[in-house]
Amino acid sequence: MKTALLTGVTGQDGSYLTELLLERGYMVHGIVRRSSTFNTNRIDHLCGEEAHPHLTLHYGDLADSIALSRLINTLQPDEVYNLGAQSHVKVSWDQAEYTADVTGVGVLRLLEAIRDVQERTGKGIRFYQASSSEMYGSTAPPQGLATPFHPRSPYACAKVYGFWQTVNHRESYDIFACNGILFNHESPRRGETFVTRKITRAVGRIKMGLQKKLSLGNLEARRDWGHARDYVEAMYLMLQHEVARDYVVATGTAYSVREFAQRAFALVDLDWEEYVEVNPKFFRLAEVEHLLGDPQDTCDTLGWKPQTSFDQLIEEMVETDMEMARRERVLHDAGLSLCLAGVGNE
Ligand code: NAP
Ligand code: G4F
Repeated sequence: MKTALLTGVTGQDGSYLTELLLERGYMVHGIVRRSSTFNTNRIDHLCGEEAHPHLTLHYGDLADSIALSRLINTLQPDEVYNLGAQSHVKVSWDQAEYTADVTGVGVLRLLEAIRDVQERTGKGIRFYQASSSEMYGSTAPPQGLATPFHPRSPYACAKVYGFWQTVNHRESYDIFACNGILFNHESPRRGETFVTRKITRAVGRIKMGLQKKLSLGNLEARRDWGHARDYVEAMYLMLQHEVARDYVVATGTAYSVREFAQRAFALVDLDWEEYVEVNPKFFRLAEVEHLLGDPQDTCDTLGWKPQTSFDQLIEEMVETDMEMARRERVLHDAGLSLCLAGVGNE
């Protein structure tokens, strides 16, 4: 039985990858950061009352190199997937140093712990780094492995650092380390402050009479949006391949935020223009206008291809968020309400 260790197990991708690895017979260990409220809702079906016997959670943090080293040394996993990060681009301007530490230096902490085990015991540990299309920033599309990086946020700078540390550990210490440069991927489990989920949550709440307007920033930004469930399959395939290298994971088609909103509202027979308003507080200090990936080489090498179309992705998200809004409506009518407060500028 293979063993995998995941950072970011409580996140969108962590939850899908955990399901995939458990289905494939892995013993899965996940690192969870301590929080004052429960943060395991995306994996509660795997670690709640009927816990999966092959999933174990450990407290840890990408800022805590001793805890990371201890875990890697004790578990000596076959594979480490680094999905943990302060992953919100706009928040990274507010928390630039923290983002550099967790999203950037966190990668180095893991790689050094792996190197230590490999040098002391000879045990090879395969490493996946969740690199990001944000690294391309303002470079013109389409973006592929040969495209130069031009990061446009503290988050993207941190990811560039993590990318090169991963390459460097592969070249210096012969660690089987791969960067997956993933373009945006979404799902009903997407965090509610990323634009797609912000839109589909609003569609459900507006349709159910729980919200009046949706405030967004730049409607013209274009993204290559895929489904997280498809993308975690690519991560897994990278670590099964005979050669350690880097990959681009994308659909090869991009749409604007405007088009996403248009289609999401149309699915519940609403005209998006009646509800969406533009608020400058959601604009970025430096925008990434157009991300469009070229996944051909990854498809050829790994035999991977995206399974979910743009419309199917939106449909799945709207359907789930309509259901959530129906439940909220029942609570609301009973005089109870869910608290949806965030900081509010994401
Ligand atoms: P996500 O939903 O925001 O999940 C991030 C995960 O990182 C959560 O489990 C979070 O824990 C954890 N985390 C945050 N700070 C941490 C810390 N200091 N120490 C340990 N763990 C910490 O992100 P995602 O969409 O699943 O993305 C997964 C990874 O892929 C991230 O590295 C992201 O930057 C990268 N990526 C994402 C996309 C995309 O479109 N989704 C594209 C390219 C790259 P809590 O649950 O406690 O917050
Ligand atoms: O959904 P977003 O916040 O995602 P962004 O910035 O592309 O980052 C995501 O994808 C990256 C991969 O390229 C990941 F590495 C990263 O971790 C994260 O998962 O914003 C998408 C676009 C941006 O251009 C933004 O300016 O939507 C635009 N936008 C317009 N109005 C908005 C809003 N974004 C957010 N979050 N909120 C808005 O109201």
